[in-house]
Amino acid sequence: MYKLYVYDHCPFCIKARMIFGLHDLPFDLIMLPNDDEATPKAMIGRKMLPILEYNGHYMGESMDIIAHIEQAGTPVLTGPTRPELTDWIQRTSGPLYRQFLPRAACAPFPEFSTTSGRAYFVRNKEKSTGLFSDILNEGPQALSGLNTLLSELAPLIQDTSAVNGTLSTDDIHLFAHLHSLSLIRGLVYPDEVEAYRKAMSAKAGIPLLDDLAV
Ligand SMILES: N[C@@H](CCC(=O)N[C@@H](CS)C(=O)NCC(=O)O)C(=O)O
Repeated sequence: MYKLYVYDHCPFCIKARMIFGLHDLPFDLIMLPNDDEATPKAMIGRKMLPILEYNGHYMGESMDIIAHIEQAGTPVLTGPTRPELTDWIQRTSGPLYRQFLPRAACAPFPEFSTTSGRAYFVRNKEKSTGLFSDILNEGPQALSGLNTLLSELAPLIQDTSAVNGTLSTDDIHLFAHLHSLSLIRGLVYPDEVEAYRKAMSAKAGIPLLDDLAV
């Protein structure tokens, strides 16, 4: 049985989780506390998730995990990728994670169930973002750039069951972004984007975070 070690908030972990859902492959999902450095270091030599454990092996790197599962079964990510999607995903990363990280820090994720786990996350991430409280106090206009990006995404979606018509790694990267975006309350989803993120959530077996959104 495959074991996948993740943080529930982690977008790279969402990518690794997706491939199990898309293959309909059973696996054990294990959430580590955010301040547990010893467990991942013992497995892959550094404090980084996701990690896949199988047959006594440990594998880090989300896209390596995806490639491994694809090779072990009948591949499902058989479609081409499109540069427009790569470009959209890259342009969205900065504004998305600036708004996502402070919200993740307040959310009831299992990796933050201890005070020390949550404090570890805040301490580490605020080094690059600045104070989370400053970002959360920016007000609704702080989301206008993300809403513009969502409106630009709509015409790029060719099919609600696969962004380019056939599943590809674009769907992995795009859904990971949409999953993180779902923690941000007040975003406006064009119909195509709404239909796509719901369809992909069901197909991958990964709930969106709408109910936790702040
Ligand atoms: N390149 C890695 C990146 C994984 C990554 O950045 N994971 C983050 C969580 S989102 C992590 O474990 N960071 C260390 C920490 O949070 O302490 C992958 O794709 O698997």
